[in-house]
Amino acid sequence: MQSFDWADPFLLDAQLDEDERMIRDSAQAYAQDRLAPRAIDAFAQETTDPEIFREMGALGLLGPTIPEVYGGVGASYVAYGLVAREVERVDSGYRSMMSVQSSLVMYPIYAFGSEEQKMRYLPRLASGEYIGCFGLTEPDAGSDPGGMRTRATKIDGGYRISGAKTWISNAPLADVFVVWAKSDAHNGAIRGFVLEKGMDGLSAPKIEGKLSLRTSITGMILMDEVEVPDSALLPHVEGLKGPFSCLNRARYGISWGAIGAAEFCFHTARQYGLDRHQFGRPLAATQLFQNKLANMETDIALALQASLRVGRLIDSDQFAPEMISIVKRNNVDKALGIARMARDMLGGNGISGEYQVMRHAMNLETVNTYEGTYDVHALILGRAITGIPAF
Ligand code: TGC
Ligand code: FAD
Repeated sequence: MQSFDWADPFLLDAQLDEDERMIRDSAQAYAQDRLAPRAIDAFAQETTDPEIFREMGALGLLGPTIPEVYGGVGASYVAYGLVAREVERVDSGYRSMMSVQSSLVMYPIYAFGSEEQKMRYLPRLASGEYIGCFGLTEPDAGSDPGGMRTRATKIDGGYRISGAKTWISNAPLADVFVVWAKSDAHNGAIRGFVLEKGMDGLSAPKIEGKLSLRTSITGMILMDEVEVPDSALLPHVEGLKGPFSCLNRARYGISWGAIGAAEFCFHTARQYGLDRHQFGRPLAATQLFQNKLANMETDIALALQASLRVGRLIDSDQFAPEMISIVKRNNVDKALGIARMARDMLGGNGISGEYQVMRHAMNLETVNTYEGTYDVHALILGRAITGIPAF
């Protein structure tokens, strides 16, 4: 019989292959040695260090699933999930920086770009020399991106793009902007365009004062008649399935990442309960405290197995987007509940910046909302279950 390991209850480690363990270990060492010492201050000051992209790039953590010929390392989606888990164990904002670059910028250029676009952008995005962002959401089109107003008008040799995107991760630092617009040359269909910093009419002001995800810079993308050449169009996709295909990958990564944050909160609450004495015994010696830890352990163990299963299905090209809705929705909800519970279990110390569980709880509020809110994923599943769209 196997002895029980509370930190790896279903022996996840044994379900990984050698390459996956190696990438996981490298991400874990980087996150603990280089990101963890910066997170508290960066969150307090609301600062984003662009050097992080270069550091991640040097370790092969940006776009790890992209083939080596384009600068990636050709890793599995399970490996990508493991990276997200290790980075978000430190801070959801750092995972956001990584997952936007990997799934929302590199993936669409890789999957839908021309050979010229792939060679121009992917190696530089993989190394972190270029920072990328993904503009889908608009002030009047969030959960319903089909209602976007951004327009691309055909001009001689290219397109003229006008519109505003909001709540865009990485935008104020970005060199490369993957933007989705309705194109009059394609009967109003949604098309993707790759814009570059410095184009006339393009700006990306920062959104100041977030109370969540403060280590990750967020901004708008303002496009005032930005003229781009024909070569800026992503040639190989049309319609909402373009941006949604990117979201599939990013949402899947989030399902792992959120559980990394939850594990941090669980481990912190456990240690606190062992160390802190009230009524003459450790808090961890009380039944209520143990019940909370048992619930956290269960939610984390089940969530990790579900994400691993979905990752294997993505790697063998057998996944459906609804599978990803299940794990994004469930795992983020469970992680948010665990972070809030850990905050409670630490008493007054739970609100201190030093203990960090409240930072995770504040971050996970955003994670529950972006990439499809908790309720939007319920509606995606509801449609699949009943055949009736109820958006
Ligand atoms: P619907 O009619 O369902 O679909 C339109 C077309 O898209 C196809 N499709 C998908 N393709 C691939 N993967 C998916 N997951 C897909 N879902 C739909 C579909 O087959 C159809 O194709 P076609 O060829 O027939 O035209 O579209 P709808 O307008 O009814 O959409 C409804 C809904 C709720 C599913 C969708 O609008 C939705 O998911 N809303 C949530 C929006 C969202 O997630 N936004 C995220 C913005 S990016 C972001 O938050 C980044 S944060 C990053 C970070 O910092 O980590
Ligand atoms: P709304 O769509 O207005 O929703 C508000 C509420 O109404 C939610 O509770 C929602 O669940 C509910 N609701 C909506 N429709 C229905 C319905 N039919 N039935 C029942 N309830 C409904 N977007 C990008 O494109 N790129 C990015 O990089 C990016 N980064 C982000 C970073 C941060 C920090 C944040 C906060 C957001 C980011 N987003 C990004 C935007 C994010 O994807 C949207 O906020 C999200 O999709 C929700 O849209 P919304 O904020 O407009 O809310």
